[in-house]
Amino acid sequence: MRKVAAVLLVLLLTGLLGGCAGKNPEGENRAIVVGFSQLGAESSWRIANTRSVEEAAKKHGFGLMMENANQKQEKQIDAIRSFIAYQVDVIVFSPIVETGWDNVLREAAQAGIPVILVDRMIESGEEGLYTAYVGADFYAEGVRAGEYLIRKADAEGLEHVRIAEMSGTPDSTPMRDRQRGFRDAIAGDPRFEIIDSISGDFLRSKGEECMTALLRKYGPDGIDVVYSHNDSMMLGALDVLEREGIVPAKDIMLISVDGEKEAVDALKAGRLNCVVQCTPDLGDEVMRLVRDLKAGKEIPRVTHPEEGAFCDLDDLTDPRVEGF
Ligand code: GZL
Repeated sequence: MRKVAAVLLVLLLTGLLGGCAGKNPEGENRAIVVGFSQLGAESSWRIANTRSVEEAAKKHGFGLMMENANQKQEKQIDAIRSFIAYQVDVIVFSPIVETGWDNVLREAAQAGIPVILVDRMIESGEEGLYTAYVGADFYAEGVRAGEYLIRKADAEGLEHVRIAEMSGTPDSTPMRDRQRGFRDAIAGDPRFEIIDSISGDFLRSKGEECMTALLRKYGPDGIDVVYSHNDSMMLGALDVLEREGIVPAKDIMLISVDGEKEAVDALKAGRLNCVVQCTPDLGDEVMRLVRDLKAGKEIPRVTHPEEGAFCDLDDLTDPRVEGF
């Protein structure tokens, strides 16, 4: 009962706030209500992404019902079903993994509620389960990480480079595509050998565990590069390296992805070698698509933000080199 009251309050408030029009069950105009299923709060990136969506909904005058799934797919599915029951105008969600969504997204389609994916993709044999995707080109991010490694190996005349990878949540889009892009970028170059890949699930605590396990298995002299799918895991690994007296970015090259402030500051301090950007600020673009969709306009199927990379081979005093 409490939840229904909360929803009614959201609908009432947003109706009072104005904003673009949606329809209440009686067909009368009210402010648009967006149901947002966020996958968790596993990293600084995710927390910044949640903030971006919340601020953008407020700026557009939309009501926002947000449910945080705390890394559980089944909670995301439950949240989407509750959004359908409340007849929200648009469902926005960041799928923690790529598969297992067909049934609930078919229910949303049957209820006539469009779905916009933010940050991560789904893999399905069915057409029409989502209307648009707003998020990074993770494959390109992986390629940027590999291209940095090639530049660095050329600059330092490296001949045999043993790479250990710390990967993100299994079956998630960033994990799959950052892995694929990195491998494709270095493929065919005999200098590079990927000696291991272990999952840290995008968590800082697991990044520590991964680095500890890698050092125990290969020793500090057995690893030349650590490539981490996100900064949280890399920062955990950094703590371990420095505790062990290993000089980060010198004894072992460190390449990471996201671009959170703590990682970019570490890069500027010479404790990381490369940080590939992955912006969490997707909220504005998502809410612009919601607005256009509800206004009956065509919207792009895929929208990628502009991204780059910061590294120790370029000028790190450039004011554009900053983290989120
Ligand atoms: C990337 C996002 C990833 C980040 C991690 O867009 O899905 O999830 O790289 C986060 O920090 O956990």
